[in-house]
Amino acid sequence: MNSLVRKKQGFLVKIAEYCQKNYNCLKRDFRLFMMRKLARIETIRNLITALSKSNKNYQKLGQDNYSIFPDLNVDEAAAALRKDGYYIGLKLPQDIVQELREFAHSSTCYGDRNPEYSFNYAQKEQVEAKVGKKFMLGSYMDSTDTCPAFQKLKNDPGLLAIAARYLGTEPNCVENELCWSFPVSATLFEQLKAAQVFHYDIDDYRSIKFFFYLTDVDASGGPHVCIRGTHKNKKLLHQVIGQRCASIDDQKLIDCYGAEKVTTILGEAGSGFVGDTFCFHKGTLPIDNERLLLQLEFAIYEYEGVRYC
Ligand SMILES: O=C(O)CCC(=O)C(=O)O
Ligand SMILES: [Fe+2]
Repeated sequence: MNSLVRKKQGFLVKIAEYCQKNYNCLKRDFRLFMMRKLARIETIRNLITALSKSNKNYQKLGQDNYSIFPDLNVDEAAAALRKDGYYIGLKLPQDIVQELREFAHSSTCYGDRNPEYSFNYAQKEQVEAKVGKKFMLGSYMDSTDTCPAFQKLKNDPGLLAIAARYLGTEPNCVENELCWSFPVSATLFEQLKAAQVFHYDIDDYRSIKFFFYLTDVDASGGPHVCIRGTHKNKKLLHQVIGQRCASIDDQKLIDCYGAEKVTTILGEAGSGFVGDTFCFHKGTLPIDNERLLLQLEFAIYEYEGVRYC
């Protein structure tokens, strides 16, 4: 088959996949479908955020109630989020880190988020041998909600205060994931599926994610990387194509926004940071050590099936 025909076929497959994805999304939740189309354009996103239910009382939410982050500076975090799209400098108490790690070691985890590949952390290699492949990821899917340490974090007045201040209203915890990244060899396509190439997430008109490392993460331990400031003033093309920006070569995005904006976040177990999901970011493939990461996402609105389409 000549290469032109192959290219044409590849293009048609992509179009078909795109239409199917849109149709699935439309079927699940019309509001989600519309948001995914509109929120990618910054002016529309800002307009809808400004018009959406502002709750000034909630924005003033402080840390009067007990927060597990005693030295949290909510104003500083919100200001950094507004300017850079990221705030780095959260620290989880060691007992919470320990509890989450114990949960990870004693609960069922799913290889590459596939419900058919369930295993307990200690049996990972046996399961990999049985299914004949190494897992890139090990996710605890919805079971994280049953972990008391996670519940403490999800309801922490300090984290809620940052979310409320940045979102301008009462925050909804819309997604969470406790997930291992394992050092394996992977294709670019597999890395794209595992959020290990630069991308941004359109999960609402405004949304933020808290990330906490539960293992020590050095340069070879799969650190999270962001391109600071790209939650605003993205190139028009990058707004229009939305989440398909993930298909753009990482280096092209770095050249476009500036290497000086790229921040690789290293830290010991317990280190945390928070980012606007519209900022370009990625995880990286661990080279030596596996990484355990907890993500908690807050948004203005909730949608049916935001994780699946
Ligand atoms: O693994 C990471 O550090 C980033 C994950 C991420 O960006 C995502 O799940 O959307
Ligand atoms: Fe992401």
